[in-house]
Amino acid sequence: MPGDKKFRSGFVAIIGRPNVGKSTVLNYLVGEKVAIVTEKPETTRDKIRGILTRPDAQIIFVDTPGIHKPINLLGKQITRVAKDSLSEVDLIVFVLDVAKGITQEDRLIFGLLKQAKKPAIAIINKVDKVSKSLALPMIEEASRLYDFKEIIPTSATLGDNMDILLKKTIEYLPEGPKYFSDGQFTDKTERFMAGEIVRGKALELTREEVPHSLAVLVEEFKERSKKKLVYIRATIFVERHSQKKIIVGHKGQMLKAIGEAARKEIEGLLNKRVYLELWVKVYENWRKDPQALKILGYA
Ligand SMILES: Nc1nc2c(ncn2[C@@H]2O[C@H](COP(=O)(O)OP(=O)(O)OP(=O)(O)O)[C@@H](O)[C@H]2O)c(=O)[nH]1
Ligand SMILES: [Mg+2]
Repeated sequence: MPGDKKFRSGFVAIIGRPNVGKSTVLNYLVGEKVAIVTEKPETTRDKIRGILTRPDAQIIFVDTPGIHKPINLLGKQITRVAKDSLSEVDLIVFVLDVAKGITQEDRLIFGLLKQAKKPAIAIINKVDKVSKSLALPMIEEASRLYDFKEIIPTSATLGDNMDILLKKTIEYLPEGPKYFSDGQFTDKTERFMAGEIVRGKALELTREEVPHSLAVLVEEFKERSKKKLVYIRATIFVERHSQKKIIVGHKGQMLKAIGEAARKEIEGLLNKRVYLELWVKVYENWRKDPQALKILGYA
C-alpha cells in the first residue's frame, strides 16, 4: 500500500529436510554467519534465531534442524526442535531442493505444514545446480500439496531471488514492535557460536561416520582483559576410539588444523584475539544417551 509506514515484525521458521540449504538462507538474509553450513546433512542441531532489522521491519528468522526420520535419540530430539518451532512463528519458509525433487521426507513436512495451519512460502532452492526448467514442475507439484502464499525458485549461495523472498516475507508479517535491539543479529551467545564454529570445522575436515558422531562442549570461555585475549577451552566428543584417532590425526595434525581454522573464525566473530584449547574425548553412544544429550545442550 503506498504511504504504508507501519512497522512490521515477527518470527519466521525456516524448515525443510537436511541439507536443502536452510542455514545458507538464514545467513544470506541476515547478512551474518549465524549458523554453520557444511555440505553434510544434519549439520544444524539447535533452533537458531537470526535477526534482520530494517527501517520498516524486524524479522526474526528461526533456523531449524533438518526434519528427517530419526534413527537415534539425538535425531528424535532435533527433529522435535524443528517441529516445535512451527507453533511459535508467524510465517513458515519451506525449503525444497530442486536437484532432489519432492521426496518422501518432504511429504512428511507437507503433513506438518497442514497441521500447523500457518501462512507459508515455499522456495525451490539450488536452481544454480540444474537447468531452470526443472523448477517449473516442482512449483506445480508444491502448489498442489499446500496452499502456499508464494513459491519462489532461489539460489541461496548466489543470492538469486533472495530479495523477492525477503520482500514477500515482510508482506506476510503482522504489524508489531521491535523485539531485539538494532545491532543484535542472533539470540545465541558468543560461547555457543564459538562451539558451533569448532564443530563446523571438525565436520568439514572429517568424513563418513565421524561428522555425525561429533559434539562440542565449550568448557571455559573467559575474557582476559589484561591481555585483551579470550581464552576458550572446548572438548570435542566422539563415540568411538577410532573416531578420536581420526580427529586427533597423525601427530595431532588434524586437531591442529581444526583448531587453527576455528580460532581464526572465532577471532573474526569476536573481533578479539583468541586462545583456543581443544581436547578430544570418547563418550560411547552419546547420541543415544539422555544424560549426554543434556550435558551437550541437546535436550
Ligand atoms: N549449489 C547450491 N548449493 C547450495 C545452495 N544453498 C545451499 N547450498 C549448499 O548445500 C549444502 C547444505 O547447506 P546448509 O545451509 O547447511 O543446509 P541445511 O538445510 O541447513 O542443512 P541441515 O542443517 O543439515 O539441515 C551446503 O554445502 C551449501 O553450500 C544453493 O542455492 N545452491
Ligand atoms: Mg542447517
